Amino acid sequence: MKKLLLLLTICVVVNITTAQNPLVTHIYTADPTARVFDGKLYVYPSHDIVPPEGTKAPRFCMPDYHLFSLEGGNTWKDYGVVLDQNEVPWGEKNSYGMCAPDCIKRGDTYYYYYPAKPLDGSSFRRIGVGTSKSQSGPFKWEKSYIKGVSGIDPGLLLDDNGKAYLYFGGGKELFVATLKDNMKEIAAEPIKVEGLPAGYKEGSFCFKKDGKYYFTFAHVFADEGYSIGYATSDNPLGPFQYQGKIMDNINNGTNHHSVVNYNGKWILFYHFWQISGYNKLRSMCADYMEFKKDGTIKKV
Ligand code: FUB
Repeated sequence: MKKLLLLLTICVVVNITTAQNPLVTHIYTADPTARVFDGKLYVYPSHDIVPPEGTKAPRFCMPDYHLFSLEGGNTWKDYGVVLDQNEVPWGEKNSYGMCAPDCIKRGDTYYYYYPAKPLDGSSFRRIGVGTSKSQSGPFKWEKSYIKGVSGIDPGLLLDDNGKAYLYFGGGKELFVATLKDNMKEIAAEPIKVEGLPAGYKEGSFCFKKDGKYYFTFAHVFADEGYSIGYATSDNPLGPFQYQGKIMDNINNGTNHHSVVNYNGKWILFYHFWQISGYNKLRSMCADYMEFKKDGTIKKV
């Protein structure tokens, strides 16, 4: 009897802690950037699809962006498509390369940043921006990409003093640029994010806690594969000091993530492929994340 009770307890605990993941099941969602606007939790992910027949899709097949909000604590509302690849004013049509986006609010305006393949062939990916008075759009898309910025995975940080920073890139190095007040141009040439370990990196996401800047990133170890690492600094432009991993490799293909404080709790958003069984058709997930007393992060 005791054994049966123990087994039942374990089953209940497992159910509770996994009930929310993946967050949505009606479409595949990856690279979730979570943001809290006016107390409400929103997620801006990319969207994986099965390549349409006859399509020469890149590694991942990503045609557009949806966005989601948490309703009533347990339901995710899908607002539909906020941007389709063929609406990118400067983008190559049907390129299926809409990698990880981000959205931040400054003043009364929401700025949505996204990478896409440029029509002018000037780079693998450029980063564009759109503005709206609502977190769910419709967004007015800028006619050209942000000049001087080339790469994937825009991650934005709005500092307490009103200065905004754009982190981006995928490769051996990641970059950061201060934005002008208009949020659509860089104020100075991007610089390398210094202090990061060697190896392939992408998925820049920087947040501030207790006056410290936490720069988090997807990091590939030669012997392990994708993990999530982080580094800290007293300056948003670095140099940073590498602190270790937030998440070990969990065999999720890539490990694009974001970190948000919602209702006083820290949450790590990431993706896995538990529905499809295939790491190019991913589903966004979330788990609570905790800090130790010394400000370092406990592994999730
Ligand atoms: O989703 C496409 C790419 O895979 C993202 O841009 C990377 O961060 C990785 O998750």
